[in-house]
Amino acid sequence: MAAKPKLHYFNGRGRMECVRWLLSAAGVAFDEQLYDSKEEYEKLLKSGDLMFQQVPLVEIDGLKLVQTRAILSYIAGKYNLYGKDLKERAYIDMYVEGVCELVLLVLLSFFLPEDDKEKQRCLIKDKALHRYFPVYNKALENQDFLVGNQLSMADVLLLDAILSVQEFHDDILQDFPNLQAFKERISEIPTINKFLQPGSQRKPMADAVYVETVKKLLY
Ligand SMILES: N[C@@H](CCC(=O)N[C@@H](CS)C(=O)NCC(=O)O)C(=O)O
Repeated sequence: MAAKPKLHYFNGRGRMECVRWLLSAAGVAFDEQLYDSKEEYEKLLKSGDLMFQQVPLVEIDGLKLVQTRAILSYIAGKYNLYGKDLKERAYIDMYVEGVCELVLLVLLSFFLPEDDKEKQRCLIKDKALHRYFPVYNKALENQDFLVGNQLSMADVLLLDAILSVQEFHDDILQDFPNLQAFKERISEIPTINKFLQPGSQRKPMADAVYVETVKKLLY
């Protein structure tokens, strides 16, 4: 039996959460090394495994993968979540870039000074309402999935983005009926539903302890 993928990151969502989502949606069990001590993190930095001295790092199939998008593409390709041809992949990539941009705004918000947090939350709302969600809502007008009538990484990561934005703005889907239906439908896929249950490897929203730990390790 092949070894489980091993994820190296901090004990929180950050840039690794999309990888956790994707593996879980594919039904792939994974191990995690979660760093919270400077000594352990220094050891990782010195190991030479981090090509650019950055996490996420994922060990899979004998590879040590870094760069979130490269990690996602590898997993999506391996588990048939990356469309059936180059054209579908191009669409999946575009949709994924969009959700990653939106989720990055959310991730960064936790690391801002208190005074800037509210401004960032307004920006997230504005971008979700006027830039990103209209695109996905339209794409889902007459189909259940974003691309090629089958589940892809774009669908999985869109659900992550919707749920992340809803943690700040509960009513954000009010004017996006297709996204509301999409959210309910995709959440019922058994592997995804399992990931959404308490006790899964899904991480909670960042709190002050997480933010301080990451700052201590990185700076
Ligand atoms: N382009 C990289 C960015 C990775 C990144 O910035 N990781 C942060 C932690 S979330 C990090 O390791 N920062 C340390 C540094 O850049 O020195 C990716 O998408 O994986």
